[in-house]
Amino acid sequence: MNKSKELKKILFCGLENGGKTSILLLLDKKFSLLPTVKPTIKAKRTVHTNSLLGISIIRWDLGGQKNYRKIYLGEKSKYFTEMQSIFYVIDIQASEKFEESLAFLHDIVSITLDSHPENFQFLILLNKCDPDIKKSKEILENIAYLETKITSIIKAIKFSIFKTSIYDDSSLLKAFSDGAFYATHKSNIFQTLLKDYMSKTYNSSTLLLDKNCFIIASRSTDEEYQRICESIAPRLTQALEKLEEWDITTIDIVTNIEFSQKHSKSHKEGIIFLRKLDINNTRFYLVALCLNKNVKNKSYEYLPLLADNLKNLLESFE
Ligand SMILES: Nc1nc2c(ncn2[C@@H]2O[C@H](COP(=O)(O)OP(=O)(O)OP(=O)(O)O)[C@@H](O)[C@H]2O)c(=O)[nH]1
Ligand SMILES: [Mg+2]
Repeated sequence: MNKSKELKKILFCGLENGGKTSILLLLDKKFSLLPTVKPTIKAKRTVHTNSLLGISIIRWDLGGQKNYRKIYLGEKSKYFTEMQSIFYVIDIQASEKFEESLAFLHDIVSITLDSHPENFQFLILLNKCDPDIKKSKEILENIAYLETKITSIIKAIKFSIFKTSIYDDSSLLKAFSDGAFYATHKSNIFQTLLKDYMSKTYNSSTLLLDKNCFIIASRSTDEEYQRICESIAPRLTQALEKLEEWDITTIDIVTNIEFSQKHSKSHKEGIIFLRKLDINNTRFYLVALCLNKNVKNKSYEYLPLLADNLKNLLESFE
């Protein structure tokens, strides 16, 4: 069996004060360090390991002050080679810095165009889209402006834009999962299991999460269903973990849902459930969106088979 770990290099870049270091601290659940975060001096490397997927990720947190940016661009063979993904962080609240940030993005895109590995991902994080202001006129205008500009800068590479905030962990868990785990060998295998589960149950969205709420695999019939599940998954796992702190054994969290008229979906009622799966001492969470009773029953009926398949898969990885 192949036990060797896949190594990935991922860059976090952008101007100073964008929130790169804070994002990394949040992903590592180092909440107590968030208030003391200082500007990063040059490049800081930290390792994030996902044992489930057999991946070690070396995250390069590139301090964004002007003098450092010059160094990175001058030594591109040191910084901008063999990276699997780039997270480019822009402070959505700092409109006075947009032009400078877009200029640095342009420089990085030019470098990346020359050489990037297969499956390379460019992820733009419009950060500081905090929950209390994300729908405000000013922020919506900033988002629209940047989306247009970014699309014209990154023409030739596949990219995705995320609206993130350190006050909304689901936004960061989603972005990081996409940039770090998407299309990895083992993630693809987990994906196949979900596909099989969905073909038996006909549910509309299924996510498989690890114990830290990173998305290991996902499948959906509709992008919107997927986003709904992704946005609530960390809250549901939190509720379950809180109950465990009270020594209450909780198997699942279920919520009945009803879509409002403005959704043009033919089915309007359903459930979303989160199910805890402890398999060979490994904690998984499954989130599923079911649009009728029959689908719900089938989704529960086939859980033991899915758990069995996960168990076999984990054992084959050993
Ligand atoms: N409101 C808000 N503030 C944030 C968010 N993320 C980071 N911050 C704040 O922004 C400031 C800068 O955060 P850092 O993480 O140091 O930014 P950085 O991009 O690492 O900066 P450099 O290391 O200088 O490149 C800190 O005061 C953070 O608390 C966010 O999502 N919302
Ligand atoms: Mg920093």
